[in-house]
Amino acid sequence: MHGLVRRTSSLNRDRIDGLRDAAKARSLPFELHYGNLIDPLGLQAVIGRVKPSEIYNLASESHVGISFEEPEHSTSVNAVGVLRLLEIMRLTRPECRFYQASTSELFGGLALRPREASPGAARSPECVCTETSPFEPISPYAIAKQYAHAMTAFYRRGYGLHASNGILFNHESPRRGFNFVTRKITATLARIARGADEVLFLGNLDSRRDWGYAPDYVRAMWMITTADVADDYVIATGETRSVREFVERAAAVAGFEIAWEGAGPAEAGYDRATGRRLVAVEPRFFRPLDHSSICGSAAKAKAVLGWEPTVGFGRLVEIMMESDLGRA
Ligand code: G4F
Repeated sequence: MHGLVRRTSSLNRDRIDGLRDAAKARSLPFELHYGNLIDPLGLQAVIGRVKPSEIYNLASESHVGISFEEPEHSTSVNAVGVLRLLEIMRLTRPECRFYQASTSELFGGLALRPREASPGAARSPECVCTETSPFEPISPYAIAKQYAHAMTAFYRRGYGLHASNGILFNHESPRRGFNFVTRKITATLARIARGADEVLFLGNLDSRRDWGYAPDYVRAMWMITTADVADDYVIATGETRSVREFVERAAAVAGFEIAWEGAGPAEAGYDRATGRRLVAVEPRFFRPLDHSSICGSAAKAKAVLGWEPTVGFGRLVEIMMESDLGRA
């Protein structure tokens, strides 16, 4: 097993340290190489040295919100970076299989189209996305990812490479970065439960996501890449939950019951038992454009690959919250 890591001024590899131990336990080689998707010569050198049989491109400027602030960098890494990898593969290692981390963000704009709510329904119906749903990216991140998605499909069709796109909806775990909403919620509430004098500041509480468990989705990546025929697959749970629901569930695991008061930017969540303010809305966490209700249908992955998620929303929140309570 070989991994590509960016050079950073301080080491931040705690999330992959477990891989080294797992590889050692199975007597598998494990080696890290410096590299960067914006540096084609470096990529070529690593691929030439390692001679991989499968490449999983999970390298990305993956924060959608930050891509509004660094659109060119997002494009260089998330779009052109993928072209660099594919072209090196085509020229030097065409037998290698390629997995591209494509994303549900490609469908974002579909959620902004007006949809009719059924009579009596509290909100508009969800937009269920499949491999044939139209792409409507609404962030610099998603626009770059659309290019990468199309290039991956092009190298498959045009040059016969075994190159696949996994169109993954949100996938979370205790390894999630702290500036993504799920981990921000569980890590902050855990610190508060352990006595920290903090408030959890969030953006749009009513934003909805189709949240699954990352280990299930990594299994899907492997199933996609090792399938006989390369193809594109949606990987999702098929249901959405709001940021607000995530907060309520996580708070319950930490021993709080949230009572919401106020509206819009003045809304806050209080601990019902003590009246203490635990959650507040902070306008800077809103995005210029965001979507709020798309979910995915993984019917094709189920039918062709036999993939199914094993962990539902409630258990996912428990796993993350219990892990952060342990760390705090
Ligand atoms: O956790 P998020 O930042 O994830 P987002 O934007 O859905 O993207 C993640 O999943 C995609 C699909 O797999 C990936 F392509 C992408 O790379 C990334 O892994 O935000 C989720 C929702 C958004 O609607 C955001 O506006 O939560 C809302 N939100 C509300 N308050 C917040 C916050 N998001 C963040 N990051 N921080 C907040 O305080």
